[in-house]
Amino acid sequence: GEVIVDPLIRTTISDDRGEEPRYRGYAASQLCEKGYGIEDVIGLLWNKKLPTREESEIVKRIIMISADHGPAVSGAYGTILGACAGIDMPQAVSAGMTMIGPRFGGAVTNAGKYFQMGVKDFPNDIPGFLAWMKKNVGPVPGIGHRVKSLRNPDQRVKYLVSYVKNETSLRTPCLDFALEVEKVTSAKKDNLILNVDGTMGAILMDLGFPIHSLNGFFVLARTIGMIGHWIDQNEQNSRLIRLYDYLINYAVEDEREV
Ligand code: Q5B
Repeated sequence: GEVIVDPLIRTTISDDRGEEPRYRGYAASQLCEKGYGIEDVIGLLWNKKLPTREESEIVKRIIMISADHGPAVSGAYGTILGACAGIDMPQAVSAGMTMIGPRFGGAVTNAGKYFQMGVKDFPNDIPGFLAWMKKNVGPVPGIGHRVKSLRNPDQRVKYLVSYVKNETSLRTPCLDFALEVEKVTSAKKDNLILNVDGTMGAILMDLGFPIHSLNGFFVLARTIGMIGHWIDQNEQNSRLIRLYDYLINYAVEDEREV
């Protein structure tokens, strides 16, 4: 007779039982035909709904602006080290990807989470928010940058904030809160600015993306850059990287006998 088994997994985003994949019911080819873009596919698969045109334009800019940041940052450098060691693209890209964490690129989710908490629990009380963060969390995710500062502003952040606020009708309570936090932190130390992770996190919360999806935007975007760095190194036949002694502070014991 018929054997009935419990399903092993449950999915709510896509369906591959028909002639082509459907994202939340929409055929991928039809989305292409009708002029939708990758940002709309992200909306369907990560937020289970088609964004409005205005929302899509914001998502597109977030991805474009964070796709790469040159070879010096942890992610690109990790991928370049891997490429120069001769490893294949997926492994070299995942070497760079491994760097994405609380200090580098992976602060988007927590920035969104805590700025949203600030809007709810500390309205008009930035000092109270900062005191709570210091006691319970540590450095505020989304605030601070190694090289950018009030004197050397991050143009990506300036552009995104200005685009969202001046060229869209998005309500921006999280972004507004984040900008108020920046006023206080950057007055204390001028590199404690709202950084790209924090800006993305705040805007994505205002767009209504699920908290757990937020780091995904940096991961997705920066994969584009990391793949670029792997291709670039391979096309140049780059040699194995080995650190010169002068780049290392050997804080070790003098040679001695046992
Ligand atoms: N302090 C980003 O720190 C960095 C503080 C703070 C209160 C804060 C730091 C941080 C939160 C995590 C975050 C994303 C590690 C950064 C990105 C993408 C990127 C990268 C690129 C790209 C930099 C020195 C003093 C200490 C700290 C205090 C620092 N941050 N206080 N809230 N948030 N931020 N990450 O300069 O009294 O001296 O002990 O963890 O949002 O990753 O372009 O490079 O596109 O690739 O190394 O933009 O800000 O300084 O950590 O030694 O701190 O400042 O407590 O105080 P630094 P630290 P004190 S965007």
